[in-house]
Amino acid sequence: MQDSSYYIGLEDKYGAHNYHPLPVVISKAAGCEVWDVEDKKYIDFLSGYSAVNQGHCHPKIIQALIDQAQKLTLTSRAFYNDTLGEYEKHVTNLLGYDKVLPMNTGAEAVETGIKLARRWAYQVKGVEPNKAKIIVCDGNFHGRTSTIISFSTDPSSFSRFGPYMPGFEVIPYNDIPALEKSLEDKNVAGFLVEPIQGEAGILMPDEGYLHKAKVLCSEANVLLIADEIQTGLCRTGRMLCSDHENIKPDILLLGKALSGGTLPISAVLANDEIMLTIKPGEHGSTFGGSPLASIVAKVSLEVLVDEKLAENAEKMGAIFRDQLKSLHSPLISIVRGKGLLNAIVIKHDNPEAAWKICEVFKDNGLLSKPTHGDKIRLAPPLVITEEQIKASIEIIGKSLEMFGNRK
Ligand code: IF1
Repeated sequence: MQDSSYYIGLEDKYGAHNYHPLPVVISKAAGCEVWDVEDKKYIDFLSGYSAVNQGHCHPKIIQALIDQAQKLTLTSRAFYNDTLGEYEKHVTNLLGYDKVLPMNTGAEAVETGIKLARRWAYQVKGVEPNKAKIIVCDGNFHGRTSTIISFSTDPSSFSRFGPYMPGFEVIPYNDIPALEKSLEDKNVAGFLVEPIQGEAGILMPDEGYLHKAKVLCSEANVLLIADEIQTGLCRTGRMLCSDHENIKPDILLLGKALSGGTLPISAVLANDEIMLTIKPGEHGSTFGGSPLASIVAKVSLEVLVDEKLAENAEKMGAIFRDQLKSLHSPLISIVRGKGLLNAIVIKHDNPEAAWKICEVFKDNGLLSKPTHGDKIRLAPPLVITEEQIKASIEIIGKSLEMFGNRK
């Protein structure tokens, strides 16, 4: 049996250095809890970046995965299989769209959304060839492909990875007048937006922003493309974050929790007028819509509904934020979030404070990660109980005190 430092050493020596993980080596997990190789238990407040909304190793999802894996995993889309159609029917009925296009990673869903919007612009809206434009927001995070980083405003995502893909315009987030102005351009195909900006530090737009954006897009004959890869699937207390504003995006992007954290499964949903502009042979993927992915995605959605995880996220999120505020920690300047997608902003002279606080959280049995320097994302699996919230608040309170007392 090897210790943590052994595994950390292996990754350091043999793996690319494109990540800087917290020094904890996890070897098993269940629900909201994970254990390291020394058998120390932690409560997980990152949830695989919101991919394990249903909790780690959910028994129903794992069973479905095992059963299907023993029967049929991949046919490619060159042939039909007996699981994809059932999943397609389930997800489109659940979310209210005519069609779904299955992909794998979140970035692929975003890429697909962009291609679909451009295709629609040429075929339906009548934009001249190669003139289609997509509006995006300052502070966005939509993935890591070379097209997607072309419109990132975060230098650590885009710099020295050029040349960049043209055809995108960046406007400020949560700025309706800026959107209105950009929509005057007749070549605009779509507006790609996160209902809450995750990577930017759980940045929430004003109430009504998304609704107004949808109205303006409709008036301008522009598609609203909602990236709900992180905010969707019950994370914010509704099935979709868009549901808080009673809007239906023209193109909906899902990923992460669509597999309960087991496989890379993503999806693009749209109605026929948009989706059917892509014809056979014009887009696809080897693994997208595989029998294994189809079963896993269907069961992952069923768990979200059957276990009322949107309701639990809403309820537990409200309790969690209340209790965070009542800590009255001088180190917390802001508590914000919706459902169980939350963040605290750390107030401290040391720019490394958020990272160091996450180290103390870890020592005390809670796992989280800072984002953009001074923010700490707090997003546990949605199966978390009130008791676990209470225990977590104790760890957070104690850790902040310990950090504050350090000199
Ligand atoms: C990394 C953040 C989370 C996403 C939205 C698309 C994707 C993501 C809204 C792409 C992915 C991840 C990727 C991960 C860090 C992480 C993240 F901090 F960057 F913002 F979750 F909060 N749209 N987000 O959040 O999905 O291709 O990764 O499946 O290290 O890149 P993917």
